[in-house]
Amino acid sequence: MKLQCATRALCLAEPQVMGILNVTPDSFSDGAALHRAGRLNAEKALIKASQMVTQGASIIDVGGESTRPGASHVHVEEELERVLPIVELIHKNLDVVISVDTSQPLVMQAAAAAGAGLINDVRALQLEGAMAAAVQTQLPVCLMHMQGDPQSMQHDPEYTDCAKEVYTFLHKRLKACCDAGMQSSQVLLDPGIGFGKKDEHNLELIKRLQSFTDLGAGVLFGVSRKSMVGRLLGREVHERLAGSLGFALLALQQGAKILRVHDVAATVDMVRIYQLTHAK
Ligand code: 7PJ
Repeated sequence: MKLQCATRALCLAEPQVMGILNVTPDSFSDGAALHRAGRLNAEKALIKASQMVTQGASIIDVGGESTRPGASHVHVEEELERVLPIVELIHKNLDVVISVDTSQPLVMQAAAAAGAGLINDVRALQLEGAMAAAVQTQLPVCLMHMQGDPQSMQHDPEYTDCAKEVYTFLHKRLKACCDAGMQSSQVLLDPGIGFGKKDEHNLELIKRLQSFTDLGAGVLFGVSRKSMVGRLLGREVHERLAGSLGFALLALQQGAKILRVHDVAATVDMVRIYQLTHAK
């Protein structure tokens, strides 16, 4: 199983670690530290990316739109200004697949031209023009499930059968990608932990993650430092590593191929232990 990310191939026979690089000024966990006087410090972002690569990340996920619960809307021009210089800088300086966390067709195309190798869309290519733009880039895509939008998604989300509804949604979006000309081997699927879900929904999705691997596309999983970990354990953002690693291991055991995380070094250690005990 190989994901062809522009000039770089990612082997999904082994779990891959995607390091998160938030370039939003309001990010809850690390983006704010990358800004000085409201302006992104590109050098700092490159240093952070470079550290994550050294620690074993094979993908860096660059995001310029905050999608945390209640986050406000970002104009596409501003998203471009945040994301493009960082994509260019990483592309010039580091040997790594760059993923762009965006739902905007213009950002997809510009980032691809600047060296991005993967499109990560929390709206699963549902914005107008997003599917066509993604197809045009010829890059692999990650389709994520979200109920509602970031502004209101945590206002009492409801499901009859959460795992089934998320499965059906991802199946439909995967089919839409295939109908638009993509290969299913170049699509990743993500249940979207914390995106319009209560803790009970998140826990159900994690327990039933294996079922998503039936869809025939690689599964990407992101729980790193999320508020659910905080609520379940009573932990602040910077105290959520152990809980995040616990969930990530459960995801690996159920066939997840890519882990999207803040703490790359610790996650890579955990992945090594997983691999040593799951020799092929
Ligand atoms: C996710 C994401 C996720 C994918 C964010 C955060 C919020 N993309 N972008 N999956 N989360 N594919 O990191 O807490 O879980 S932003």
